[in-house]
Amino acid sequence: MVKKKALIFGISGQDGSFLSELLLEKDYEIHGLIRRKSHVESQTTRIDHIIDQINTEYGDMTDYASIERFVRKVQPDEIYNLAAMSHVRISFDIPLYTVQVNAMGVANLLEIVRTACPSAKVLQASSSEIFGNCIDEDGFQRETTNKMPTSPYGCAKLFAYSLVRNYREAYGLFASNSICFNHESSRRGSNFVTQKVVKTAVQIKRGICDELVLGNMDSYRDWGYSKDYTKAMWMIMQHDIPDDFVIATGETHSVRDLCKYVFSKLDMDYMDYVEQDPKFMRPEELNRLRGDCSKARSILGWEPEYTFEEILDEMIENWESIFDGKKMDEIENMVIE
Ligand code: NAP
Ligand code: F7E
Repeated sequence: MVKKKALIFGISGQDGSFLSELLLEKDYEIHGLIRRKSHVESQTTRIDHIIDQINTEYGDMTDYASIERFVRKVQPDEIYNLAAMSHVRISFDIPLYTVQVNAMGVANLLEIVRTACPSAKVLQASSSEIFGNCIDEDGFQRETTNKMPTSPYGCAKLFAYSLVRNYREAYGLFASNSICFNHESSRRGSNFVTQKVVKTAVQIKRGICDELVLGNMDSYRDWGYSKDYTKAMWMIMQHDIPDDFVIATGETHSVRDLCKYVFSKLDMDYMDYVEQDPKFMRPEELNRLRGDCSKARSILGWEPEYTFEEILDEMIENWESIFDGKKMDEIENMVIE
């Protein structure tokens, strides 16, 4: 039987690695775009364990020619666009670059698909950041909630989300958005708040450092598990019509709740160690996220499997094994932030 071909932009990221594992299990032929890095050892860290089962090429979402060449060459059945400058606070430091990658990069991709490979299905990794501080009366965000982003990242993601809908309606492309709320794992970058809290708490417990410096501790997020969310992306692609789906757990916790849980798991009180520094605050904050994924539940049959506590337990265990020397390869590549 002919294998389905998937092309993944952002294959080296947290989600790209879990999605690749899922698609390998489903016997896809996988192609992925990677970026050239001066530190070649960390170029494919998250996918090194499957690197001989996937095909990679160099490129960049801002480089139209490399994306066009790749799409034309592979002629994929499914294209997953997970590539993005994904850090919200940093998007305030590099807004123009963020727009180039997260908005114009998607415009590049859609235009290439329309002209070179119109039968390919496209999944855009959209984000709950598109809602900004808009919340429905019942306290949830869903597909129909107003959208007024509060960061350059969110604004660029809203442009991309809108263009995906537009190309679907105008040209009949199979193009869908997964409107993902925060999702984490032990593969999460360590400058996102969950990894930062877990990693630093484990370091404090081992006497490697003595404080955790954070920004706003009173924002609320709906945190899920990356593996669940990449499964949802695949399910959206298998649905017979292209559409947009909120992917969320429906639970919300504050950054303070997160600290309380992680430190208490390590028999410590977070209040003894956490400091706040304005340098980690954002010029405009998104205060509260809580997603209603009823549409994905009823149409796709998707639901999250991992709880908030299970996700954090896995992340704690991961950092404990790293600092206890059980994962020497990770120590060699580690950048302490
Ligand atoms: P991530 O770990 O930061 O991965 C981002 C990926 O995009 C990496 O492979 C990165 O390559 C690649 N990339 C960045 N800039 C690029 C460029 N100019 N050209 C080509 N590739 C580029 O993020 P993630 O957590 O896996 O998230 C995946 C997607 O879901 C992103 O689009 C993100 O915005 C979106 N999303 C994530 C969440 C979440 O909570 N995780 C929630 C909503 C939406 P390098 O490895 O070379 O940096
Ligand atoms: O911040 C607060 C911060 O950077 C969460 C991305 O995957 O999800 C993610 O964006 C909260 C915010 O994620 C620190 O102010 C406090 O309220 O982990 P984060 P994010 O900004 O929610 C969305 C859905 C995406 O689409 C994005 O790609 O935590 N916070 N102190 C802090 N955050 C960080 N990073 N560092 C701190 O020191």
